Amino acid sequence: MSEVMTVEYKRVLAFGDIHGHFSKFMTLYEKVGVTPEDFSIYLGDYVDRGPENVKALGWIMKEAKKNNVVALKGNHEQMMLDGIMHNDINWFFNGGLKTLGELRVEARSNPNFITEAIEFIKNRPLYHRMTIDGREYVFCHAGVNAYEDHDPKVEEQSEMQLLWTREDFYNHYEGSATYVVGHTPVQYLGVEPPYPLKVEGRNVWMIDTGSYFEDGKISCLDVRSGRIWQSD
Ligand SMILES: [Mn+2]
Repeated sequence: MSEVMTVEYKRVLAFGDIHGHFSKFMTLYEKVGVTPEDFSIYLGDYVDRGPENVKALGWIMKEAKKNNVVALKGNHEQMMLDGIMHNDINWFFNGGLKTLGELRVEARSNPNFITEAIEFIKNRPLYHRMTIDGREYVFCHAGVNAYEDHDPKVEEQSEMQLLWTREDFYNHYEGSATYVVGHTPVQYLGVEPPYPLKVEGRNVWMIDTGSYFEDGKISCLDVRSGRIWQSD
């Protein structure tokens, strides 16, 4: 599990859900102009619902080897793992059939890819905590369950909560650490055009801007400056 750390990077960049929209993602990545002086955190959900799931997954598998990059697990990576390892049908009903088809095609020319992808997913952290400019930040895919305890400890959350929570997090969290999450497209909260949302009165940033929606985007937030970039 990721530990508290202080960073001296120029920017601390959080990237929202890609969901197989790799070309769209590359337009964002180029606009941001990521350099070795930046620290990047990817919030998960690299696959499912888009046209280029294996490309997105292969790209993040390489990128995550850099020591200034953290790639978290999303619920879609967990579903993919459960689908492949245990025939869990949940994945197939949530965009997994397209991803599985792409994996089979990839396996013809790259027979180790599926094994490497499974290893990659198994090793994904569920959250990443950092102290940035004297403030505590927590990055995770979905959030924490804050329904009863409004400032729960991230390390005491279950994998289920960190990967799947929605309104029990963003309608109830009252802690001082700032959370940066993906998972729930801001369109679900009526934000149009889709733009990263700093939840009113809470230390919560929601940066999943619904890549697979017709007018959807992929977004990146520099938590140090508050600057935002979006895909085409
Ligand atoms: Mn998700």
